[in-house]
Amino acid sequence: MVEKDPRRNKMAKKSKRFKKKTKRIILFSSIFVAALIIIAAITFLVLNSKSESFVNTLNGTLDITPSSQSPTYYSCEQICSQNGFSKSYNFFTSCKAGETKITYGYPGQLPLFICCCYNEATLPIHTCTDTDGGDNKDVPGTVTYDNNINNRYMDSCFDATTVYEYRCNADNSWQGGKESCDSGETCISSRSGGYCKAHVWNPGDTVWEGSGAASIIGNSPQTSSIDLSQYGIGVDGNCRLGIQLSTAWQYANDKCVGIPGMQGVKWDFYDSNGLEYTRTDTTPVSLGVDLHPETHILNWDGHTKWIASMMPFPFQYPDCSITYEYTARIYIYDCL
Ligand SMILES: [Ca+2]
Ligand SMILES: [Ca+2]
Repeated sequence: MVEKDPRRNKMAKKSKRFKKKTKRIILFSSIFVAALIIIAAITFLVLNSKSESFVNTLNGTLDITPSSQSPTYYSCEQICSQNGFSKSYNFFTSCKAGETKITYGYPGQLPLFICCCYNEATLPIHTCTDTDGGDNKDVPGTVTYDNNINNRYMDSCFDATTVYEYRCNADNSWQGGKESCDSGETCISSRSGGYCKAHVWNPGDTVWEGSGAASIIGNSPQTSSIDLSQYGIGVDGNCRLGIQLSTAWQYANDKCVGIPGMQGVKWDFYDSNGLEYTRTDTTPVSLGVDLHPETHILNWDGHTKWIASMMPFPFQYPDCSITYEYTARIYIYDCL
């Protein structure tokens, strides 16, 4: 029988304890290192997700790297200014032409700011040119806006004595409006546009011509008035006027015939001085008259309209209807 060596036995026990202790240290160290790695990874991810997250999604010129996890800018003024724009406002529905839209915020989240940024100097500059030099009703002209043939506006005649004149404004916008020609002038239409010009009249020229036809029951006069100033007739010219009147009328039903005294019609013509010509037809008749300076001094004072009038005479009999028609021509009788 071999006795066990007590020394060897003691050493073996010691070695066993050492191994156990080492294993425990390695285990705790591993756990500690793993924990450190996990914490570092989480920290890295968190920091990384915040840094460089301020992006400009539309402009492409914004390059902001915040130094902290908080936003660097707190207004569109700051955001635009940082990107070289002197003017800014908060985006509402759209930015205007020539402006830059900048969206500021974290990806995947609602933007912190949406801004419209611009510089006054970079806004579109408009141009306006006017061939007649501005507000000039005596010269035909054309306004061109932004040098665009689709934005051309030519002066035109609004009526016989009114020109529609275009001009540029000081801020290079344009406008147009009606302007009356001076007394004795008419608006002339030309290929270059409408303009006012003193009219040269010759004997025989028609100043105004009109006609009408109607059916009436009633005692009210049927009148038409003529403002000669609308046709460029001044008061200080060297020509004299005449007027040719042609009239015709007829009974429109059988209620007018056979009445004692018969249904008649009265024709009146007023110049600026008042009643100048009157005639009563007791029976239907077609008649033309020529009123001219040899027989009538026709007056035009520059504003009191000439009036031609027709009315039943002596009055309208019950239910008697009348049809009538007329033509009138005002013309230049002679010139000195
Ligand atoms: Ca003009
Ligand atoms: Ca003009």
